Amino acid sequence: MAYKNIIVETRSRVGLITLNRPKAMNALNAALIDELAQALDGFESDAAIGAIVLTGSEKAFAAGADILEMKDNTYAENYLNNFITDGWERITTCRKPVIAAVAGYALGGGCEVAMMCDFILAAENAKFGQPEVTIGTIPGAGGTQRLTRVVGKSKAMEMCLSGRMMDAEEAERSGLVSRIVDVDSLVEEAVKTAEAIAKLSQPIVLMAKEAVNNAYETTLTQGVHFERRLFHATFSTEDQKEGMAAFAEKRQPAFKNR
Ligand code: DAK
Repeated sequence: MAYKNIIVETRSRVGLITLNRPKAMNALNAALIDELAQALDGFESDAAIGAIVLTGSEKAFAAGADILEMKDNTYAENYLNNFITDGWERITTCRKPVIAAVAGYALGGGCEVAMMCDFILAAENAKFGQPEVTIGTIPGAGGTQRLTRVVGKSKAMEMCLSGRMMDAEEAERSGLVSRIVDVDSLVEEAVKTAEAIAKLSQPIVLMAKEAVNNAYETTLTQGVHFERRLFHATFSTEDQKEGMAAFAEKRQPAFKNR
């Protein structure tokens, strides 16, 4: 498929998606979101891909939903057409790990998309924010919910009520990003991290992802119970036998995704 708003590449077992609307700070219009969903579908169904990296440019991961595209929408249109909902949800249903590599602005929908990924690597120039309130609306793709769960009520409130942006250091301190990387090596580092994950046993990685995500959806007791069931289940895989045998024999494991 020929993409117009994103660049889709593979690096070894890693799928790399680069948001590519440089003239609009990678603003997320309907066409881009549609392409993103298609690219994710492609990588999900490709057994050769073990992990996915989503990135933007050095200036902007994405400066939000496309304001020019949506500014004249009416309530009835948004409601009836379920405005830009389908594609946006696609990242959250991805079973393979998705890493966001964020440089520059990640604002509004851009911040929300980054938060939908499994973790965020940030360049030192990254800026995160939910500035919707400054243009007369509120976050619409989970910003008030995911940001609050990650950074807590006080910071989330300040950001959503005032539109104040967080720099990379504050984002790391608050747990929004896993670590800060030099802007020149951001994508390389994200791909290296994704490659390391893609070399592991895929079913086991997916179980780990499912277990962590469950922490956001359930009570502690139920979450630990779910984790325990999955932990026990890992012993039904050939990869668990291989992983532990390799450790005992002081060699590298050769996982077969079985
Ligand atoms: N939309 C459209 N164009 C944008 C844009 C955006 N969000 N952000 C930037 N651009 C365009 C600018 O219009 C400008 O275009 P030209 O004038 O050159 O044609 C170009 O990108 C460069 O921008 P600036 O000239 O403004 O560059 P600066 O360096 O001065 O400023 C900035 C960069 C990122 C601080 C600034 O552009 C800015 O404040 N942008 C808007 C940020 C923002 O308010 N974002 C929130 C948008 S609302 C939903 C899903 C998602 C959403 C809602 C619902 N559902 C699933 C239902 C999300 C909503 C939003 O994200």
